[in-house]
Amino acid sequence: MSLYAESARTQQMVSVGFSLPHRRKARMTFCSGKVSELCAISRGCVGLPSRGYFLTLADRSSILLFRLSIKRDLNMRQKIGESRSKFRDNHALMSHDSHERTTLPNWPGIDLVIVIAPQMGAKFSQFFAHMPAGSIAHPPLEGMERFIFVLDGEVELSIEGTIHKLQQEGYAFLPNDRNYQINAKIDTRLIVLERPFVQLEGQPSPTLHVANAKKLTAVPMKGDDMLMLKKLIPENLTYDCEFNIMDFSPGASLPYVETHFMEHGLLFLNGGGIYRLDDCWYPVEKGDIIWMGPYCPQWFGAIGRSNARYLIYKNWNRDPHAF
Ligand code: UGY
Ligand code: MN
Repeated sequence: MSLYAESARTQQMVSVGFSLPHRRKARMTFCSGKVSELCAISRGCVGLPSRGYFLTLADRSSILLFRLSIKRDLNMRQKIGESRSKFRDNHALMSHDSHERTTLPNWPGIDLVIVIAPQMGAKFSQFFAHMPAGSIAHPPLEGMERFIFVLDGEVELSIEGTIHKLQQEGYAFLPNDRNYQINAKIDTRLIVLERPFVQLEGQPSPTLHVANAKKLTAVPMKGDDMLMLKKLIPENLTYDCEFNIMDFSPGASLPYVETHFMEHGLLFLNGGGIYRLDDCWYPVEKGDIIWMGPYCPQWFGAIGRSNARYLIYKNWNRDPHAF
């Protein structure tokens, strides 16, 4: 017997009930409510506190349904001292429950969560920026290039005499040593990546690139149409990195365990599955961040009913000795 929760995407409703493995059609719905009302699904417990229902798996064959008096402290609460976040020599997983907010001078009045940084061994930094409406962000330290991607909200990017409007999945590659402003029109969440630019001899500097990932066409990765790829920035030698979105149908996986000198910074945009990093297998979901250091063996398999999709950075187009 297993518990399930389903979401009808259009209505944002969740049904909570149970299914019996030997009679796949024997599903019962106990109660339903908005996604935001769903309290917790774990270890045989389902809660919809605002409706006063609480469901408990008593043993393998019976279910008890309690009507509880509504208590304020039924909200999702971490188990004391537990988190999915892990930090190892050649990789890290950062789950939402361990985010710590900080501030930086070039992001005034803006909460940042720096999830990847040189302090952990990475050669780049990656962070969430929670920009309140009206806040303005400024360029990074000298020599650093920056990539910004709108998770939700809207910003105006003022650069080179032009204002670019970036909405959800809008993004910009901002070459180093440029002057610009990022102005939040409404409350906005960005994911940002910064790294020291590595110029290639004989090549000009890369140009500003602004687009929206929703408008790009995905292509099968290595011939697998269950694994679709969008390349977000131009494929020419002036760029020393790449940013891609990889979209796995349920059941799809990376074709083999990759090992390479290039690093990754990755954000799960949707769905989830199992990520192998080195000799560890991690359950991962939307909102998780992964750092993969050089030669970290890596593999991913998508599990679940919806596609698993991630935004991934990689250093690219430069000799291993150039870093
Ligand atoms: O481009 C990549 O190296 C990518 N396939 N790696 C990954 O998804 N872990
Ligand atoms: Mn890789």
